[in-house]
This record gives sequence, C-alpha cells and structure tokens, in this order.
Amino acid sequence: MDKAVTILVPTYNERDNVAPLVRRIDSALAGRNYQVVFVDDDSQDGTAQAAAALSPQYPVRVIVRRGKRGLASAIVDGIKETTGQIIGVMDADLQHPPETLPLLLDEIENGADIAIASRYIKGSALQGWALTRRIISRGASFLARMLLPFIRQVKDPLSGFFMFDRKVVAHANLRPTGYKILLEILTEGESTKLTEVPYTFEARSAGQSKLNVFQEIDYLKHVYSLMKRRGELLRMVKFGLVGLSGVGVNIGILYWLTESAGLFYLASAAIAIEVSIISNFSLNDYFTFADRREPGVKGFFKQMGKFNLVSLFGLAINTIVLVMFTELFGVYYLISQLFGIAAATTWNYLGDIWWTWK
Ligand SMILES: Nc1nc2c(ncn2[C@@H]2O[C@H](COP(=O)(O)OP(=O)(O)O)[C@@H](O)[C@H]2O)c(=O)[nH]1
Ligand SMILES: [Mg+2]
Repeated sequence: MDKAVTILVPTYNERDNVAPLVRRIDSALAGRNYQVVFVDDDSQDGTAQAAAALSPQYPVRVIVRRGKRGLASAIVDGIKETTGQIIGVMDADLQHPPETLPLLLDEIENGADIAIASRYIKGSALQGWALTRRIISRGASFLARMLLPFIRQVKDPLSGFFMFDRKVVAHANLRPTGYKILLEILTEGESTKLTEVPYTFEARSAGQSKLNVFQEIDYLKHVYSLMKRRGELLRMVKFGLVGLSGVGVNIGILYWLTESAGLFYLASAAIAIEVSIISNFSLNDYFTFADRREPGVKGFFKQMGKFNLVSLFGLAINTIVLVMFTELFGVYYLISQLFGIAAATTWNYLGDIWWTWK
C-alpha cells in the first residue's frame, strides 16, 4: 500500500527556510509518493518564488493566497485544493524536524487515522523556548483540555505537526480562527484511532516567529467557538442554573430546620449545606454531565464523594475570599461575598469538569 502523501506547509515570510526544508523532507520520504504543498499568504520576502524554484527538482507545489492571512485557514484551503489520501501538516521554519515524518506515516499505515507529533509525551523535548513561552504553551494546552473534555485524551492538542487520513475530514465543516488547526480537526473531524509520537521541537532555523498577542486572543476566541459548537457552553449554563437552585434549597432547609424543627441556626446551616450539595450533585449528574456519568451505583457514589470534596473546598475558598476582601482590603462585605461566590463557582466548575465527571 502506497497512498499519496500531501505535506501541507503554511508559510508567511519563510524564504530562507523552504529549500533546506524540502531537501530534508525529500530524504526523509525517499521513495514515497509524496508532494510538498506550500500555502503562502502572499509573503513579501519572495517565499513563493523560492519555493517554486524548487519544483523542477522536487515534487513541490505552491498555492498563493492573496488578501487572506491565517495559518489554520491556510491549511483548510490546502486540504480543499489537494487530493493526497494522507495529509501531513508542518511548519516551514524547521522547528518540526522532517525526519519525524516517516514515523507519523508508519502510524497511519498501521491503522491510525490521526498521528500527532507531540511535544508533551515521554521521549519528547523542547529546544530554544524561553520559560515564559513554555508556560504560555502549557497553559493554553491545559485550558483546551479542561474546557473541551472530548479532546482530553490528546496530550498535545495544539501541535502544529501531525498527519491524518483525509477521510477524517471528509464530512467536516472546518472553520478555525487563528493558529490551531489540529484543535479544529479534532473537534469537527471523525477519528477512530489517534496516536502520538514523540519528537524534539527544535529552535527556529531562519526568520522570525509570527506569533503575537493577537494570536493569543484568536486562540481564546477559537476555544470559545469550539465550546459553543460542542455544547460545552450550554453545560456551563446548566451548571450555573443548578448552582442557583442549590441556593434556594440551602435557604429553604435552613429556614425550615431553624423555624419549624427548632434547631440552632448553625446546626441547620451545616445540614442545609450538605443537603444542597447532594441536590446539586444529583441535578448535575442527570442534567449537566449526563454524558460523563460513571455507570452503576458505585459510580454514582464515587462521583458524589468527589463532588462533595470539590464543593467543600469551594466553600473554603468562598470564605477565605470573603474574609480577605472585607478585613484586608476594606471592601463592603456583600461585595466581598460576590467575589467569593465567583471564585468558588469557578473553582467548582473546573474541579467538577476536570475531576468529578472526568
Ligand atoms: N499561510 C500562512 N502561514 C503562516 C501565517 N502565520 C504563520 N505562518 C506559518 O506558520 C508556521 C508557524 O509559524 P511561526 O511564526 O513559526 O509560529 P511559532 O512556531 O508558534 O512561533 C510557519 O511556517 C509560518 O510561516 C499566516 O498568516 N499564513
Ligand atoms: Mg515556528
């Protein structure tokens, strides 16, 4: 079996990188039926011409987009305008070593439909990245895996270096914002077997990174859009509504136990808290996280135990914020309590989506 392989390379001002890149891809994929397709956003430094000049000697094609910018959308256009059954995606700046391509190809030929070159698994290494860049990258990755639980099995969902079978995107409506095309494919595509391969992410060869703060903002917009599309935003709304219902339960029980049953109000409050935690759990289990429920009675109680822990920590956070803002910063106590509730609700949501209903 020797399916055609299309290597898509997005470029913007990468003139000095295209020749060494193509030479290295050619030796890595020697004997294979492959083509390198540059998708260039009308670079001003002659990238397209430099790439086209390689085409007599190597299987290189250049697509120039005019009036458009964007790494991820360049890949979407590249997918549409090519036919290879296997598609590889990599950067032009040699941060993604072409020598990893045959390893990705092996995975696809052994039955994977997506093979990701991963920066965050055993055997991987990162070169030439300052600590801040590492922290931002890790943080961005964590954010996606937290808020988009369906990609959580992927260790490096923000990788720009991967290979996939075209059938994965056959019915996909790809509409990314910004840089992270893999995230879009993982959300909209249909994959049944995904693998990750370690590699060493190298320092940029020539030219400059195009990453800036606008891409960070685009990234957040993209994650928001993916959450919306996959119902994760609706999940947050449901969680909020259940939380509000818990306030009603809490106050109702507190009132009833104190006034009718004659309990001391602090004893009533302790019971009211636990009853509202249990009612919140039950509602969330059937309403907010129905798709992530563990089976059986054992699963139910295990998740209830976790939910209790998360909620009690949330209560502690609420109290600490209330006291801190009021006593230390002199904020009016009802305003402090709003901050406390916001902090605790955020904590609870993240704890529950990451751990309770993992
Ligand atoms: N077509 C296209 N390619 C881009 C654009 N921005 C960046 N690239 C390419 O995407 C790859 C990764 O970009 P880079 O700036 O190195 O990002 P970094 O590695 O995250 O710093 C490189 O090959 C760039 O030339 C763009 O707007 N359009
Ligand atoms: Mg780069």
